[in-house]
Amino acid sequence: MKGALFDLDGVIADTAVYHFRAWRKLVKDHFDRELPDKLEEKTKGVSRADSLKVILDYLGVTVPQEQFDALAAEKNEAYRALLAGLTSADILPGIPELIAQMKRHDVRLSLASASMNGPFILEKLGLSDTFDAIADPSKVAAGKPAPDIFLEAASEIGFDPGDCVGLEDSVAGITAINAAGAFSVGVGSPSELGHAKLLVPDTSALQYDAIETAFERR
Ligand code: B16
Ligand code: MG
Repeated sequence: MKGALFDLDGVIADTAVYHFRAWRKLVKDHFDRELPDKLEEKTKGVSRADSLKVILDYLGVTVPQEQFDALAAEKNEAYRALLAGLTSADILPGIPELIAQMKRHDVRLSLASASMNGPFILEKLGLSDTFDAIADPSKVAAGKPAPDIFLEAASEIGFDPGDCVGLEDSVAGITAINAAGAFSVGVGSPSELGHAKLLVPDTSALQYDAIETAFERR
């Protein structure tokens, strides 16, 4: 296990809730409609524009490109406002210990987030210097569930994806890790993430030794 390819929202920090809160506000303000909880999974790990497409599709609304771009920008402003108070205290349980163990074992860390806000969030969490690389989602051709962002994240630290683990909380993300040929570690429930090679219920259950053992047995 030479590298670890980390998803951000929902794995390193619980920012997934802020994403959906910002979408809900946007939809309430512009369309006076509510979004059901079940839509959240469909926007997890999915780019901002693709998330907006999922939401407009649910609403049965089509908008011209200019309004589409304005809606996406407004959602991002609302999201960034929700992130304003983010600190290292918002790093999810078990993640600091896991990262420390990985560092101790010379595992290189690379961020494989779909979020354009990745560098900003790592900075707020005090983790910028902890990561060896951040894959730029604007540079990859296709978003999750395509493997591209994980291939890029592995390449940024100079390793074959087969020598890396990928950590994810989304259906699209686990599919992307498997397609990239890395070893998928899911954080969530078997009903959604049954395709993960190793699954834990939440980040506090992420143990370096268990991941290493499962990786060696793959
Ligand atoms: P942004 P991840 C993803 O991050 C989120 O899960 C997804 O809900 C969001 O739409 C996407 O980032 C884009 O984020 O609007 O900040 O560029 O889970 O891949 O770390
Ligand atoms: Mg995520």
